[in-house]
Amino acid sequence: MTGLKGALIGCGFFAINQMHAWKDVDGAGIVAICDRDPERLKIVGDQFGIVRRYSDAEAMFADGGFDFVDIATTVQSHRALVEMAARNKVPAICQKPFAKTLADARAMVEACRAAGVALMVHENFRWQTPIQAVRKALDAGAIGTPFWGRFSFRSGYDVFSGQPYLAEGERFIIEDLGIHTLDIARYILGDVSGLTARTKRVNPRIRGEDVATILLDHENGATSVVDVSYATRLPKEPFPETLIELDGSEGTIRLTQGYGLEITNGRGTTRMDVAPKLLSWASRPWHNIQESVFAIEQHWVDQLKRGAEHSTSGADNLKTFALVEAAYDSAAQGRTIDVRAML
Ligand code: NAD
Ligand code: 89Y
Repeated sequence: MTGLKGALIGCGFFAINQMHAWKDVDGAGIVAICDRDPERLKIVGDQFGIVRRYSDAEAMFADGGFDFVDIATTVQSHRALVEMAARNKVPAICQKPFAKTLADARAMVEACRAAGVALMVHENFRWQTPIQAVRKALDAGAIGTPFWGRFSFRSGYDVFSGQPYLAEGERFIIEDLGIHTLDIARYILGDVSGLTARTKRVNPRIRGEDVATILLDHENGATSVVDVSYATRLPKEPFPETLIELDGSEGTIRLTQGYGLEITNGRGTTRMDVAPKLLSWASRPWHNIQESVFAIEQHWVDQLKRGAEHSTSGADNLKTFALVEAAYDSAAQGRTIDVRAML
């Protein structure tokens, strides 16, 4: 294999997408995998032809022979594994949610900074083709200065069959899915100074909240609403689409269900299809997410080679993670949270 050699920790449900995408990435490939569950290790090792297999991450780092690590475990192990990578001076990608608390996330960023290694959070939703298309239209000045936005993810899709742990945690939709929507809001309208949130649990079979409505005050003066739900039955299931509405000084942008992009301004209205590609290994409806996994992995390699900062670096993701914590605090206390004071 030529290019950068990677090691992946956590061979579960989502790692299959990450492994497929690594095969397509230009300039890197996975040479070792680790999972404490022997069955998962065998399934992924056999499917992707990986010979070096470990049940213990310390043992894998001790053997070395890789240039970066891709941490695809659930949140409980993220801090320990990122700090292990830092101790071993190995650049790391860490899945979302980055950490259990903002304090942990800060410690992880500091550990990698002190070790001089790159750290990127696998916050892939901003890399989705339709989200990139919205960003591009804004950058081209299509609607002037945006002053209002809505970032909406409302679904009745059964995410619990593939990811049963999502039904068990005290926290659910903001930490799991809203984290992406909040990151998209930051990516499109900029950093946030204040946040107000309300949450609900509708599905009686899960522990955490499955509905959240969040009002964001952006530092540039724009206001947006992030609304997420896994308790919404619609005539046509939109999973996993994020719908966007943006109003600007010179026009409007609408990202509509079915991956349509509508831009209205002084020149009239244009409509475009911004559907993601169906990669050879992808399947509907996940293909939107799957394509963004490839995009973020390619970005990791390209920036690592250039020695440049990643779009969703650990430091950048602290600002998204703070919004998650602020949303839970706001919903619990019924008040607006000063996000700047948290950072
Ligand atoms: P999973 O439970 O199916 O897989 C996790 C795997 O990690 C398991 O096989 C487990 O045995 C292994 N593991 C846990 N701790 C370990 C350790 N210390 N050492 C070695 N192996 C360990 O979980 P999943 O559904 O694949 O989710 C993994 C992460 O991916 C979660 O944080 C989830 O939020 C995230 N995720 C992200 C997206 C996205 O679009 N970015 C989509 C789905 C899931
Ligand atoms: O875990 C979640 C994610 O990150 O994207 C969708 C998901 O798989 C279920 O909400």
